[in-house]
Amino acid sequence: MIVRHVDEVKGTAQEIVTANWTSRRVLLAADRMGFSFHETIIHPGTETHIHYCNHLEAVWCIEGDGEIETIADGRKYALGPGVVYALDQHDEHWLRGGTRPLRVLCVFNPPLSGREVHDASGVYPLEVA
Ligand code: 9YT
Repeated sequence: MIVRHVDEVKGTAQEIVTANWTSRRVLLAADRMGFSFHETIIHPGTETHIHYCNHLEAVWCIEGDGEIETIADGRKYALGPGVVYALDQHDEHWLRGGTRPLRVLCVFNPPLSGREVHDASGVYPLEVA
């Protein structure tokens, strides 16, 4: 069994800090679970273009506020505690931070190896083990 605390990840290579978000990747591909599991903080007032062509992602919002806008149809969804969204169609979207840090828990399938950041198209590369 694997038992970890998110604090163990802070300040290590498994914590990715960008201008728009901080991702603490607690379970990764190397853990052989078939998914990776992260805590992510979306920084207030930021806007991130995301298109996970190679991955499925589900996101559970825990605290704070923000917004997601799907690019294909321009629909906007308010994000806050209790909201769950799943990018089951690899949906290209804008992710916007609100007035307070938005803390979410994210699951990726296939799992991330841990160092991924979005490329210019908002994509994470697919890493083949
Ligand atoms: C919700 C979302 O996709 N945020 C971007 C970072 C991502 N959650 C990650 O790499 O942990």
